[in-house]
Amino acid sequence: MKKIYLSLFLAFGIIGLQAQDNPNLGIIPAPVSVERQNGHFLFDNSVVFVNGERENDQIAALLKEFIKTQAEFNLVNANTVPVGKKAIVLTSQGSENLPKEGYLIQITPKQIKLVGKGAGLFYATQSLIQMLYSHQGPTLNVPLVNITDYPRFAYRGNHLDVSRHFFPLSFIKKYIDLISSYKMNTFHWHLTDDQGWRIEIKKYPKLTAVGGYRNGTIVGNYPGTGGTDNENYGGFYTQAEAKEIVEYAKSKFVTVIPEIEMPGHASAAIAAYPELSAFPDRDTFIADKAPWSGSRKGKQVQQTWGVFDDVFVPTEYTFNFLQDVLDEVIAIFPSKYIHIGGDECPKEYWKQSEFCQALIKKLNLKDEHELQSYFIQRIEKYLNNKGRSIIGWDEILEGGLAPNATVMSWRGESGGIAAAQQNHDVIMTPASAGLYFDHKQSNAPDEPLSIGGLSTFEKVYNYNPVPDVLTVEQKKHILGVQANIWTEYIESPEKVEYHLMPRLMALSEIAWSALERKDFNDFQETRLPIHLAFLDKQGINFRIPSAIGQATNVQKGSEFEINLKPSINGARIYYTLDNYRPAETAALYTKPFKINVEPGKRKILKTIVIAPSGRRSVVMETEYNNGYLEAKKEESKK
Ligand code: TNX
Repeated sequence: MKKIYLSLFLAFGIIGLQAQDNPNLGIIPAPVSVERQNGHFLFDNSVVFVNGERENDQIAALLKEFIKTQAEFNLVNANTVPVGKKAIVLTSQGSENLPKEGYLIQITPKQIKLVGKGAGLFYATQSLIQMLYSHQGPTLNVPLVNITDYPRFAYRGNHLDVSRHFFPLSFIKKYIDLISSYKMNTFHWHLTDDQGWRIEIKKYPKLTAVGGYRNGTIVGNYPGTGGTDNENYGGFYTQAEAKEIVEYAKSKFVTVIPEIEMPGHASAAIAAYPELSAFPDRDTFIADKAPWSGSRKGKQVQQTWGVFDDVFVPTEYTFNFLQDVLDEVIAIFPSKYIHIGGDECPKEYWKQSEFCQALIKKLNLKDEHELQSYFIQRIEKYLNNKGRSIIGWDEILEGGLAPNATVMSWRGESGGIAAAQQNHDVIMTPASAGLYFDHKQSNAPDEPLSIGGLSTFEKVYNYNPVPDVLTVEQKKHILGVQANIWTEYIESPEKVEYHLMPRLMALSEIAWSALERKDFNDFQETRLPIHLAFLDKQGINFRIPSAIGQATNVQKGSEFEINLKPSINGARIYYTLDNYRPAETAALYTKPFKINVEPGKRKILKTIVIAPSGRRSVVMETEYNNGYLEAKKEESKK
């Protein structure tokens, strides 16, 4: 008997502790309002699963499956709540006055009620699932609570470049699973670029047969010294597969926006149909610029990264081609928006082309920038007539914006600000604020090959997509925020996962949570460690953050207090002070300690975090310096 009391006490002790320490109940992104009451809903085999609305069957199945696999309760279904029984209830009734995509969670000792319509109900189940995997104590439980929640932004996007590297359909679905579980609602699918055309177009089969494959890929970092690997590389999605993705995404309340790049980043299409170039007879590889290309003549799919001069020429042939392509794209993707690229289009070939120069004169344009603007406006008109709207990268501002275009601001915020000031809608995705998830996540030498830059999840978290300089009216044009994963240096699904997380979690909180609900400490120290422990169990290859509390810059002084926390629940931190690389053989961090450094000396703390699965973080170093450099200088003078 005593034992039972003791374990009950312990169980409630743990639960009680969780109550104060986890004000957002483990939910990422943080909800609008969380009102706790004392006590818990405890799961047992008598709990009935009630879903009276057939349109919610898919959502209900997801939640039920989670409870079955995670808690091993296979709950009994019912259409109404049986008298006196504990129940989980899913319903759209009561959601009428909620903002779009909003939901309620009401938990009493007898009932977990999820209220929402469509996306709202889906997000309610995501929040409940997160509460369940944050639970502590011997039996599955959730605290008694009233949650009201809805998003800050309507557009919450994740982009993936499948041109530089190609990813299988199964991974695209996994990507959609991951982003939607963090309440992201848009998947921007970057389908075409210089290094590969990835979507089947029936009228132009060479786009994928020729444009879908390249004869090699640059080795190492651009421009590199190793040449290319000479291996045929490529792949594409059939229209049936793309439709499968659209349907799959829809079931997770994610809209797929396809991107067809124009007029730049067009080498793959030009390799397939050289007439799309101003100079169809010019070789793609020029010997002195691409010595590794050997004797390959004619138009080629690019094998290195960067920006290329050979772009679409604005002839009637090209416009007809693009309109045909867009007709097929529209038939696959029901999204309101079609992304038409518009970025990084060098004007060199247009300058050299007699046709382009004559067209500039004929249309009374000032220069090649206005020619690009003419290009985009024609495409916009075509798509508007089909009931669609365009999104373009911020270069579409140059030479004048197309009348109804939405601008994706990537070169900082200035493009977005200028567009909003012209009353155009804007999606913020500035590389400088950390939203380029192809950038590296720390300066540690262990980080894998990447394009460079530095985007920590803290930097992402601290970004606010609404610039202060805008007026109240202009601010309404900021539709939302997106992060991009360009894949020049990301060749596998595992590496995409590494680049995506944990930055995805930070992104979701800036996309969804009200500004006043953001709290980096609670995010980093309480919720993230729970989520990462869960993902660790699922075998997801997220980046393991270094120990919480470790400085990343040089610390000066003679005495330092080292106070660390693992970044993942259940993880261990090992450290060295002897310059060796830490592993399980090093000292296990168990409690705060002091480092003393004698005058003229320095010490290097090296840590590693090892997750419960055995996966490990990069080695993170901190230098504790007490006049070391100065002493060295003195010494060398002697
Ligand atoms: C710029 S962002 C690009 C991409 C590259 C990326 C690498 C944008 C519209 N264009 O083509 O992949 O930088 O970070």
